[in-house]
Amino acid sequence: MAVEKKEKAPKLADPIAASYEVSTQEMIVRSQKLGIDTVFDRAVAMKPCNIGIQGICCKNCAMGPCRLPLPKGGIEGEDTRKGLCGATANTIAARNFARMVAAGAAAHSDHGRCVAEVFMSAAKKETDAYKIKDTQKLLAVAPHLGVATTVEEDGETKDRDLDEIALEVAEVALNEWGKAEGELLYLKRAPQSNYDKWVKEGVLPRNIDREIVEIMHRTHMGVDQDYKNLIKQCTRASLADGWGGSMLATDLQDVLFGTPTPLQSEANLGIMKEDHVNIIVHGHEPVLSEMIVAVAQTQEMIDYAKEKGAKGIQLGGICCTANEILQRHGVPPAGNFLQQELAIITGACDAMVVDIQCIMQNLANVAKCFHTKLITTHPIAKMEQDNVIHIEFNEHYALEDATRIVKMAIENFQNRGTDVMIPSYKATQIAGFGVESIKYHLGGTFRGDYYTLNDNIINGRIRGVAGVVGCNNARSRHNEVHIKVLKELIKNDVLVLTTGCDGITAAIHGLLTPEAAQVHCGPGLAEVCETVGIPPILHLGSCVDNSRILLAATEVVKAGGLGSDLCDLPVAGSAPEWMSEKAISIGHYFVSSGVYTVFGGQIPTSGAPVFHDYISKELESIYGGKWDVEPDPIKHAWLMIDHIDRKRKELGIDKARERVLMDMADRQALEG
Ligand code: SF4
Ligand code: MSK
Repeated sequence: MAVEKKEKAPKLADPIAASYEVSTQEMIVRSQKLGIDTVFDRAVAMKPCNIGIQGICCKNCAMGPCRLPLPKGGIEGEDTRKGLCGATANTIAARNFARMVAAGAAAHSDHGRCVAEVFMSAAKKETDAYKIKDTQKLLAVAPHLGVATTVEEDGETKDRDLDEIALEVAEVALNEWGKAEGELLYLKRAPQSNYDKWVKEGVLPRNIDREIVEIMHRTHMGVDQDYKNLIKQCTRASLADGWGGSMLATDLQDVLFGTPTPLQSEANLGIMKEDHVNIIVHGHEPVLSEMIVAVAQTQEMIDYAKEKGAKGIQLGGICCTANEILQRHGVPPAGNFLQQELAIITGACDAMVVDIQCIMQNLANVAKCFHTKLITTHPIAKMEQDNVIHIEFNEHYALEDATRIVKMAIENFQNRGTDVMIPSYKATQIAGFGVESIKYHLGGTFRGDYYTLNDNIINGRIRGVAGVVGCNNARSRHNEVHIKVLKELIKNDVLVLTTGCDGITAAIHGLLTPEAAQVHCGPGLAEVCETVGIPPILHLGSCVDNSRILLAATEVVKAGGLGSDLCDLPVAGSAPEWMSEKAISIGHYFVSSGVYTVFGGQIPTSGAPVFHDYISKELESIYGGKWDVEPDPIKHAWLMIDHIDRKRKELGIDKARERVLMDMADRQALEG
């Protein structure tokens, strides 16, 4: 008699264990009731590969994959592990690490290239959709690219024509990706001491593309077999990202779409509205989403939405496209990386428009269960599922493309089912900070500079500055590490600069308001935030906008009193829940720029202890920065605070801090 095989019920995530955030928990419950799997369930069902996590699996040729697990009890004596070709654990881990840097730098930089190409079209006036919006920023950026903003005529200095400047900026900028000679022009924006170190080490990136290509060459079977030499190339490629592709993306986006200034908005799934057409944009490149924002706000489209039975159009974002349109238009993010499927599971997402990076392919499977139109827009990022619509972005027809998409969403409103559930949670946030606005807020109109920030660091009200950035990772509880690290830092008077999904997370948990300072900060930071009316965590934008953090730190060096190199500053970096290869590139350019940088979870180096020690100890003696890893959020924050305190001591300002704290206590005693 045939025995019927019982289907095993799939393992499902425990919503409370999976996320620290209530609307996410609610939506996980809903997805499970509807029988739709999400990343949270898949993370429970599929365990990660232990050898891959340690970075010691090589599949760079067809004699492999060669796996070099650490012997039980660790390595005693000589490490004799090797692949078929003889590659050591250090070589394999370093090659894998380098390929992550290459992929991350490529992603940021190719984004930058696309923006530069649109910028060129705008400069040539080939498109009506894009125009130079921020001429001040154009004039500020031009000299860094060697483009003159004035001309000498008849013995007089005259302003150059703006169109001419824009065209030359576009040409020089685009050339940075592939020029045959020289070095990246923006490297000179770094403090002289950092630049000199890069010269001494021979790691100045020559052009952006070349450094990425060279990583792929060096990590091919049988090429570079010295982990120190491989890391050198990682430094070149990552600097080409942070001080190249990413910085150009930020600058050119600011010139085209406007430099962000602080504005109020909201965040979380609760920004979606049941009686509105909900359009969610997701990914990284703002070139099309800028047009969608413009089109969705036209009276014509609002009237059309009303005609179709909706009260209006609600735009929202996920990931860094969200951050881009948040910082320039106040469009609220509907969620961070791990919430992307959940936005569709509300049943109220009429269109999700995706561009590049961090887009889960399972969105297509989730969209199939609802009426949601899932629209890919980028020629390099399509999906195989047949329910996905591809409307390819073209800068020459950008407004037409955006109109088509917005209309499609509006027409889809009437196809919604009745089973809609939008969580009620959302929080207010102030976002849109940047190098320029920090200058203004902490320096004042007449003293628009970083002196005041430096003064507050020197007198100890602000203990130090942290750059906390990056993704969520389904291998750790959604948002928990971010929030605990952030709260511990601000509780101890560390001002935080944030970007990417960390920024969205901080907003969702209510940390991006000036009022949050009184609740969560130590007395010194609370006093500064209250005086100038800023949140204790300043949202600086998207992943490419980590370049804003580099430049803000450079301004601190320039303002004086805190050393001459980025590594002298009481500053630390963090990516508490990282998952993307881009995070490794960011981490490495932070480190190579002198910043002590702590990652949460794990980094794929633990299987090669000598290589791991090299990047987490020895690199400090070369660049002043180094890697560290700590999954526990409180220990993670304290590694950063201890580093900040060490730097304060080296600068001789540790005493100032003690005095300020006594002053505060005295004042509180007096007030009491
Ligand atoms: Fe194995 Fe060497 Fe081939 Fe890597 S390159 S898969 S270590 S033989
Ligand atoms: S989107 S790279 S999950 S931060 Fe920039 Fe978020 Fe990380 Fe993508």
